[in-house]
Amino acid sequence: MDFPQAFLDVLHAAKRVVVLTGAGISKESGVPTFRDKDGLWARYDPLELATVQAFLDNPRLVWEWYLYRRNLIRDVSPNPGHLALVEIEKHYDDFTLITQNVDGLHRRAGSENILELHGNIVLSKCFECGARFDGEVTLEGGGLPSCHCGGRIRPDVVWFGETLPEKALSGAFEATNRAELFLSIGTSALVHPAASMPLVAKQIGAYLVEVNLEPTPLTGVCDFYVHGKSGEILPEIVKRLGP
Ligand code: BJW
Ligand code: ZN
Repeated sequence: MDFPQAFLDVLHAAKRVVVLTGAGISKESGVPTFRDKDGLWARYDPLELATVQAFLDNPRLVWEWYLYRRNLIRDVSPNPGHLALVEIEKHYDDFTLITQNVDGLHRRAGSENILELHGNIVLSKCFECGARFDGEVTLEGGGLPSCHCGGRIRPDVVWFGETLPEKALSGAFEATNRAELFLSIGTSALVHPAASMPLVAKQIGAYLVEVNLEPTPLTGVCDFYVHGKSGEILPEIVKRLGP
């Protein structure tokens, strides 16, 4: 695989590196993405279910979708793309992995400095009082999970129109604002504020790399676009980094 010399130079010289990941990095683990139509989501339109309104209108349907995904994620494993990021992290003292994914696969792979922008699918919280729960949720018996305060329990993820977790968001922008190398991997770069992070990095002078199977709004802006699967490209980058 050919990499431009400018990229290899930054890869070796950079001290501050940020990686932003999206659903594409987990695709090779068997987790479907949001915007690719691959049949697995045929029963649901994921983007219509990831809203507060959908939960208010039909909490059972939304819970069914999340429990289906929780089960799916439990049975999959990190892929070579996740594992390569663990190796890349070891090369830099200042490395931040910002993920939009809720599947927890980066942590399971062994990445350490992770900021989860959109929450974590295995956690739940009360819609009313915000109390958090990490236990199993079941829809058996026909009821819906509820909190001791009487409020409805929902998945602890960020839906459209909701604010992102404060600490993860501020940490992500702080890291972005000091990045020398920024990699955007497997994201359609459509959902804000995550989508603005590569642009901020580029604006402050970072070298911007995109790894994706398809062009995105970022492709024309980045310094280096690598077309391909993250599970194949990222291990190649690790090889170039050397021991
Ligand atoms: C591969 C591959 C392989 C496949 N290798 N690649 C500024 C401008 C315009 C709008 C807004 C704005 N600021 C805020 C908004 C509103 C909104 C927004 O962004 N809307 C746009 C869609 C227009 N944002 C929000 O509401 C956010 N909240 C917020 O900003 O609060 C303040 C505020 C509110 C209201 C107004 C203004 C300010 C919250 C966003 C929450 C997103 N939530 C979801 C669901 C999470 C829970 C769950 O998992 O169920 O997050 S939606 C969904 O999209 C999910 C993802 O994290 C997110 C991004 O998707 P991602 O990861 O990019 O996946 P895909 O499927 O889109 O792309 C996969 C890519 O992988 C593709 O490109 C493939 O080609 C590629 N690929 N296989 C490499 N092997
Ligand atoms: Zn409650």
